[in-house]
Amino acid sequence: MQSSFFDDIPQSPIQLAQGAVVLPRFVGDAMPSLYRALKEVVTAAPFRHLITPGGHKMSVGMTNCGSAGWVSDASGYRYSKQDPMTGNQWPNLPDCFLELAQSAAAAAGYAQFETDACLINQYRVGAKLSMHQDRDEGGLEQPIVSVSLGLPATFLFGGLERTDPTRKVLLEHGDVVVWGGPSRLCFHAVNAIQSGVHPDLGPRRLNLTFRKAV
Ligand code: MD3
Ligand code: FE
Repeated sequence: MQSSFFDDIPQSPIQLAQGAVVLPRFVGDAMPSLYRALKEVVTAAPFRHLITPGGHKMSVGMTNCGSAGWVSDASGYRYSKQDPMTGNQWPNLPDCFLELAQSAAAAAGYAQFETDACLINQYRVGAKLSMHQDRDEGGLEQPIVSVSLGLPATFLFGGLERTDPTRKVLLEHGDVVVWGGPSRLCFHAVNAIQSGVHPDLGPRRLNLTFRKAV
């Protein structure tokens, strides 16, 4: 994937559905501070491949920051105040993460965004996320803010039933998506990441999702 000079200029919001807005290249000049904070978080709480309740190892590597983090094991999916790998609290939500998430939510029409959990997904080439809803959060009245970094992904955005038709959305480096209201419980998936090398992040995609877990 060839990068070019104009790739990081924010563009106008695109409404995907009721309550769901794509903010192309919204990260903009906040990128360097985001990288620095990300490095600190993943040093304290490294990516790991969680096991689903069905016994499958997820292809996406995951970690969290904030006062709660999303975890999965044989007993189910839930939010936990501790990193199960260390028993420690998750790293604090960096200020620059919170500022980015709140300004994106505001740009998408959600003025008072509250978040206490940031799930960080790492996709190597071939990793994918199958069709699911995000409904483990206590704060379903709050939207989710998603930040995509590194290699592009084809995102599938469906409806309120697993079998509803889906729309394909290409999510690229620096794109932010906010979805709430009538779209908050829509099914969605991420297709397997195609091989490539991002100039800053190498052969991977990262996705940060900000949620109100508790
Ligand atoms: C849902 N992450 O961690 S967020 C997840 O790219 C997760 O890693 C994905 O799904 C990822 O639970 C996708 C992006 C997203 C964008 C638009 C949506 C999810 C959406 C619109 C409606 C519903
Ligand atoms: Fe999801």
